[in-house]
Formats: sequence, structure tokens, C-alpha cells
Amino acid sequence: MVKTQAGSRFVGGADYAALNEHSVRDFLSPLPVAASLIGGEPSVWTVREVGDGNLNLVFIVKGTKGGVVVKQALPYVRMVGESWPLPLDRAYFEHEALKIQTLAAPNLVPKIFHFDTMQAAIVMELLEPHLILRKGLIKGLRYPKLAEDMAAFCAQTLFRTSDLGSPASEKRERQARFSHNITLSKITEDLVFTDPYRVSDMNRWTTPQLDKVAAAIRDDAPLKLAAQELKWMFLTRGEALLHGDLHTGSIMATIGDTRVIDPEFAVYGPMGFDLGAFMANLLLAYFAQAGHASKEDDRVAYRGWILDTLEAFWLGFETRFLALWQQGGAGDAFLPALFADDVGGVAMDAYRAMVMTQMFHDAVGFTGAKMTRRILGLAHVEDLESIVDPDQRAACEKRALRMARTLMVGRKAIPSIHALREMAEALVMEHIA
Ligand code: SR1
Ligand code: MG
Repeated sequence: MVKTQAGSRFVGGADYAALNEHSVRDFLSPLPVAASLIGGEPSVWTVREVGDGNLNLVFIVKGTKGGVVVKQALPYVRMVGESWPLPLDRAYFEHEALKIQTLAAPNLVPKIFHFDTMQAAIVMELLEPHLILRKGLIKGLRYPKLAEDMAAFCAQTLFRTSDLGSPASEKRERQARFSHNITLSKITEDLVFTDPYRVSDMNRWTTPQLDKVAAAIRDDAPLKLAAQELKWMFLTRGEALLHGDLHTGSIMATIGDTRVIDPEFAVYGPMGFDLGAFMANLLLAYFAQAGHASKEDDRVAYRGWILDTLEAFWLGFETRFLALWQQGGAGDAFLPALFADDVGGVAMDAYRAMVMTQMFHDAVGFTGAKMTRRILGLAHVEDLESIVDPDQRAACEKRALRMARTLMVGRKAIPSIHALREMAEALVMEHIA
């Protein structure tokens, strides 16, 4: 692929043009999905641009038979504008990651119908009546299968792409490929692990309520060390192919179905990073509930359901990951033949338990970092942003930041997911008492 101004060696080219509600029809009409999934003449299709994320265009196109989604990368950060250019190749990495996730967790990602390298656009399944999970958590909706499905997604994608699940030759090739996702990884490095801990034009917070808290964090040496240790782990520990941005805006759900979308930040990294991203966003939703309470619903029971989901997620992940490891994967690490003398697998089981404890502590630390960045950094979350009264919002944010600090600095002292749950409960009860 020729490198062009708009493109990169993976995608884009001289003919790249941002799609609009008219040109998306011309883009789709020659494709087989036009007849098989959309149906009818392009002129009668309904087209809506619905992207509410930070980076891309997202079109829903519907015809007489059904519809599809077209997601197109823009050559800049949508939430900031053209002053922040961004390579189109994130569409390539997203498509590559989706293919791998489809093999590992087929029912938990959208179906992919077409990838256009020139337009950096992916045509995928229209998920209806699914709702972005974050929006459901703001509304107070319950998802009985969420914990189980997310545990399965994480266990299957992380195990399969690790040295436990893939031969080293395959894993190294994949890791090398995704190591080119440099610009999006740099966004994570800066926005998650660096900017919240320094003065940066990128930062914002509820002001003036959080001014002192933000200043104290910039002076908090143990916290900054914890953030940098986590950043170092993110940079160096290529354990598995991460989704890379596994927040509740990257999940679409109904009561009975869960799909993980948007893996454009995919890169090899520590498994705890994805686990922590999901856990952090559940906790942000939890701490935001006080701001969504109404006369009809005080959200107390709902808050409890969020913590039930958090606990069930971790326990489900641990069980599933261990089961995959015990069954044995295609990986080159811990070849079973080496342990033929380990009667009853006692030594290996003890070792696996130790690895899961370490992974839990990693996940706890990343949880704290991911919570902090959403309150003091550039990109915030609707759970908190939608709380209109700034005093109330700031009160929720302060509680979340207190928890986040303990999770980062004291992560190795947190014995279990239940203890983490109790910490979250205590922070909310302390305020009520
Ligand atoms: C400039 S991009 C800001 C954030 O949006 C994405 O969802 C990632 O979380 C990224 O950090
Ligand atoms: Mg996204």
C-alpha cells in the first residue's frame, strides 16, 4: 500500500474521503451486503450518522431487508478536531483484532461483512435493539448475562492470544503486527498514565470543586510511582492481545446478548489492563449512581447489582481462564510433558493460583488508573458528566478518586474481589452516615 498523506502503509490512500450520509450509499451499493442485508434501492435507504465516541464516524444504514453499520476512521481525533491528526491505520488494527476475537469469542463480537482499506472503513452487523452498556448503566438497566459474557470474552481472547494459547511463532508474528499500533498506544500512554499526574492542556475536571484534589495528585509521589509502574507494565509486558479500550462504551448489550466493539486500540500488553478497564468503568458507574437517584428510584439496589456484576465478572474470569489453562492450549509456555511427574497436577495448580493472584493485583492497579484518567484527564465518562449539579458530580468523583488511589498504591494488599467490593461500599456509606 502506497503511503499517502491521509493514509499509512496499512490503509488509506489518495482516494480516501470522509463519508457522509450521501456518499455512504455509493460506498455500500456495489457490495454484496447491499442486496443481501440492506435491500431496496440506495436512494430509499435511511442513513444516520450516530458516532458518539471520541474518534470515528459511524453510520447506520437501513433498507427494506435490514441494515448494517459502517464505521470509518477519520484522519484526526473527532472529539478535538483537525488540529490533532490521527493515522487511519487504526481501522486496520480494529479489523485485525476483530478477526482474532471472532475466532476466540465468536458470539461476543459483531459480525464483520467487509473491510475497505482505501476508505479505512469496516462494514459490520447492525446490533439492534442493543444499547451502549454505559447508557444502560446510567438508566439503571440490569444485564443478567453481562458478568458471565464479559468473563468469557476476556478469558477466551486473552488466553488464546497469549503464550499459553498460541505457539510462540504465531504469537510473535501477531505481537509484531500490533506493535505498529503506535499512535493509539501513545494516546493510552499519555492520557491514562501520564497526563492526569502533571499539568497538561489535555486535562480537565469539575472546577473549582476538584482543583485541590487535582493539585494534590500532581504532588503525590507514591501515586505517581504507582502510575509509572503501571505504565511500564503496559509498555513492556506483552502477555496477550488486548482489546485496549474495554470500557462500557465499547460494549453493546441487551438483557440476553453482549457484544464487544471498537478494538482499535488493540496491542499486546498485560492482561490486567483489559480486566481493569472493564472493572474501572463498572466502578465509575457505581460511584455515579448517587447522581442518578430520583424519588422513584434511589438506586441503592441498583448500585448493589453493579457490584454483584463486578464480583461475578472477576470470579467468572478466573474460573474460565484457569479452566482453559488446565485443559491445555497450543502455547509453548508450560509444556505439559515437562510436568509428567507432577502427581495430580499439584505443583502446576499452585503455580496457576499464584499467577491468578498476580493478575488480580495487576487488574486492580489498572482499575485505579483507568478511573483517575476519566475524572482528571481529557476524555471523561457520561456516567459522571451527565450529573448536572457540579457539587453532586464532584462529590461522586472525589469518592471514586479516593478508591482509585488505594487501588493503585495499595493494589497488592487487596486480598480479593470481595474486599474490593467492600471498599467501594464503605466509601459510599461513609458519605451517607
Ligand atoms: C483522544 S482519544 C480519547 C479516548 O477515547 C478512546 O475511547 C480512548 O479511551 C482514548 O483514551
Ligand atoms: Mg472506542
